[in-house]
Amino acid sequence: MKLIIQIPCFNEENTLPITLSNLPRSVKDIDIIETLVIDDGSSDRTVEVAHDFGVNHIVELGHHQGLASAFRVGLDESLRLGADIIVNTDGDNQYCGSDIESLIHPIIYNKVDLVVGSRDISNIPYFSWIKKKIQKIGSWFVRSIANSIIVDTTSGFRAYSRKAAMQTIVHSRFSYTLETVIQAGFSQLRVDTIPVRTNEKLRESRLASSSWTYLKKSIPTILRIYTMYNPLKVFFLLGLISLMIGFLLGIRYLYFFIIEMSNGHIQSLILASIMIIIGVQVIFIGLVSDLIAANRRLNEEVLYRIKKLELDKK
Ligand SMILES: Nc1nc2c(ncn2[C@@H]2O[C@H](COP(=O)(O)OP(=O)(O)O)[C@@H](O)[C@H]2O)c(=O)[nH]1
Ligand SMILES: [Mg+2]
Repeated sequence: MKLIIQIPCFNEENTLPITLSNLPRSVKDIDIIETLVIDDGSSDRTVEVAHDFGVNHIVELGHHQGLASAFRVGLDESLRLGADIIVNTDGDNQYCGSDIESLIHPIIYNKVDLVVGSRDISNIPYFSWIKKKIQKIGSWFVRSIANSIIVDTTSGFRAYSRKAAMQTIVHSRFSYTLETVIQAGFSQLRVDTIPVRTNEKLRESRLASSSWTYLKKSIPTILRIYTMYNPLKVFFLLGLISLMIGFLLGIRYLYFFIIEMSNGHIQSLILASIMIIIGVQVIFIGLVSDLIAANRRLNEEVLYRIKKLELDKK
């Protein structure tokens, strides 16, 4: 069995050596362990450092494309290199390399397809109070909408089986973590989550300058991906809100018309009609989106089969 540990990097010359030195050299039931660094147009010596420290494979994106793109390229490259299991970890040594063994254990024995390492968020000393709250509430929200069991939805420490990696599709550019958790929740993949340890902080987050920036960039991703997988629910709810407003305004008009024998309030009647028309149309858009989503599921299945044909070992 071949394990590839991939590390998406953006200017990690200082911390990459520490991350690499903490990776396991051998793991029970794994025959080959290789490392893959995806360099996202770093302006420092990340690539040279990766070479010097014996990284097996280096992919240079050439120009800065964002973490999600680097992650996606990493999965594709790992599949091409024949990985049976792919572990993703961060280049700032946030996660403990020695936890990789327990992370991949359920995949080796074909119990699950995706394992996400869950950090003990409450006890990470360098996470501010607000960051802990946002992480916890955000994870709870994502878990609820995607019907997922993954505790720490923003964790980048995860292991994919070959099958799970082939089925993972990343649309965003900013971060892949939430998107892939939502996607996994709507797929047939078997998912598990295990507690993992974290190391001391070596530098500030490169991904987002503050929790608010992270939130601002993540909310549209969550809404977009959820709508992609469950359009009928979203559009039906929006349509229903519009219909309800329309009906309430209509009832108000009828009240004045019948009870108070007043011919006024014609504006309410116009607005009620508009809201009802919009509501019905939005629900129809939901139905059409649902058909498109069904088509997209078929496309995903076709893509998976093509990847399998192209990449699977003979
Ligand atoms: N490819 C790529 N990787 C990034 C980018 N920003 C951060 N990373 C990598 O993603 C991982 C996590 O980044 P980090 O700044 O530690 O984020 P945080 O600790 O999760 O807030 C590290 O391996 C970084 O090198 C980026 O813009 N592009
Ligand atoms: Mg970090």
